[in-house]
Amino acid sequence: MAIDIPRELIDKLAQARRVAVLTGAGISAESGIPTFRDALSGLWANYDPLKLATPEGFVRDPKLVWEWYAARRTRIASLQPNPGHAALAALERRFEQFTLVTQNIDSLHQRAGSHEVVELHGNLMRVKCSREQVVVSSFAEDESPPRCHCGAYLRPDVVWFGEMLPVDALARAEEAAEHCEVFLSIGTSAQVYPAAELPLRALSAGATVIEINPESTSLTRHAHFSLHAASGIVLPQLLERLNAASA
Ligand code: BJW
Repeated sequence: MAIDIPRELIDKLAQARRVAVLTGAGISAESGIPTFRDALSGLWANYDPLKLATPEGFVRDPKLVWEWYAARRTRIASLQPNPGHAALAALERRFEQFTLVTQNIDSLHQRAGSHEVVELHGNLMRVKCSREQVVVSSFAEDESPPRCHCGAYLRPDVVWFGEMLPVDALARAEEAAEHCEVFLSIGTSAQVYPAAELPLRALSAGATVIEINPESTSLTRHAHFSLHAASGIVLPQLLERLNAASA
């Protein structure tokens, strides 16, 4: 399916030296990973985020939370990056400064070849001590949840509701948003803060904001360009048009 990508959008990207990208669950949807807020298939339509994605939920039922994340880890490890991830990895090489910020915890950008990925919400493949907050590389696989040497439970190294984002990652993301010439918001409902503020920061700083999402979001009316289609379809075509423009 050919997507109508405006010439002005390609020109803006072709002229840009500093580009920032924010991705959300939508970019991994075509790899087979469910998003969070889809009314039917979204994780939060089928599971209670308060029970599974808050520190209070983990204290209440650590086994339930550990096993839910362990099952997602196993499933995600068996899935592959899609053409959207691959196109972003190729885009990275085109710009003087390219900052890829993701809310995703699935490592698919890295597996597609992106080198510098700023992870705002942690990474499902890592595990940390729930007391010391230190990442742990080995643990007893047969315990649920396993314990740290200090006696506390281990937990996935992801950011739950009500928790602070990693300070360095958020600072890098904010810096990139405020200094880019073009900002792409891809596959996110723009409902979760502080990530949702990043495109607005970019807009305030004068950047051209491009949204790629099959659905409208709260960002759509602010964005300079909105491409309403799947990122695995749009991004490879965007890359091709950009290559043709600079050939
Ligand atoms: C496609 C597609 C295709 C489909 N191609 N697109 C200010 C105001 C109000 C509230 C707050 C605020 N500041 C902080 C808060 C509280 C809270 C928050 O934002 N709540 C809102 C829900 C209102 N934020 C926090 O608690 C954050 N911490 C924090 O701010 O600390 C300081 C603080 C604390 C408390 C009070 C005040 C300050 C932490 C947020 C952590 C989010 N964690 C999760 C779970 C991670 C682990 C796990 O995976 O289990 O992160 S929740 C979940 O949402 C996950 C995602 O990263 C995040 C964002 O979701 P995303 O990626 O946008 O997915 P969806 O499903 O929402 O959207 C997918 C989109 O893709 C859709 O639009 C589709 O159309 C599209 N799509 N197919 C392209 N093929």
